[in-house]
Amino acid sequence: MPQPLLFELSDGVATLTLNRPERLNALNRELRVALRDALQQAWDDPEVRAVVVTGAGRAFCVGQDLRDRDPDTAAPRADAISRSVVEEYNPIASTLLTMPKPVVAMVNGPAAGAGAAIAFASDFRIMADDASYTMAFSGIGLTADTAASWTLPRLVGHAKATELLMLPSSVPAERALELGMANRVVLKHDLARVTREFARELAEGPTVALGAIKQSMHFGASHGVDETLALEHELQVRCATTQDYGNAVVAFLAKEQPVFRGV
Ligand code: T3D
Repeated sequence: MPQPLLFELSDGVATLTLNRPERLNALNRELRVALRDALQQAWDDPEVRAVVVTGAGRAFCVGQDLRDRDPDTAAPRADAISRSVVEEYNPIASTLLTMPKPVVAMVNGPAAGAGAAIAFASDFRIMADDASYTMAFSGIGLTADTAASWTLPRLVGHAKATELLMLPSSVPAERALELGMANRVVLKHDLARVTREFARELAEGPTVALGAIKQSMHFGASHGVDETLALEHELQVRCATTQDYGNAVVAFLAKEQPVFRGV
């Protein structure tokens, strides 16, 4: 049996590859659990200083595997969805949004429903020129999950997010770039190399500071300025204790490039 998810660690970058290419990486329970647990593993492992999430084959991820859902009976259907949201989709989104390490979605092909939401909950999105997003939820009579109703308005604004969620259509990569749903669009041929270089640059950065930036931005998205200033203060004091800060100031004054070790 092939592994539903591949986990590779190299140069401080953990690459998580959704590995059901014959099903366009549709999320069955096995894959949802594997992704949830792998994200936690990446969070916990001090060797991991940046994370890449991508899909094997021609798709990034087409969301929930609809072949896994019984369309005939309402109550068991709702039970199954309730369980997968609480036990898998919510922890996946929450971990992507709050782990104190940068996450890059390498969007190598179609990303739909929860698959698109996984990309939106990442810190960066690098798309192949032939990749696309489809906010497929309402197309099958569901509402947004995996935090898409929180992340998408922050990427594209409330009005556009409402349109994309209520009238789902395919958003090609170039349009996604214009809308703010992608940081870079690159030729498919270059996608792996560009993403590797991008993620490696993050992994060679001041990991504690990058985690703090992520934490205060996430906090600031739903708190007032005074509370955010208090958290920034706390996190700045924490950064001030790191070797990375001390060494970088010495390097700056010596007109040298700093080397960050993530501690
Ligand atoms: O249930 C819960 O726990 C609730 C949580 C929900 C979270 C969600 O993610 S809801 C949204 C689920 N996803 C979708 O509704 C997406 C449906 N797929 C599409 O809209 C299109 O397939 C794509 C735009 C993603 C890609 O289009 P394209 O033209 O590249 O491929 P295709 O020809 O449509 O699909 C190829 C095959 O994949 C096809 O099967 P076949 O005909 O070759 O046997 C298609 O049925 C299958 N496929 C695509 N998406 C899914 C899927 N099979 C199962 N589940 C899918 N999500």
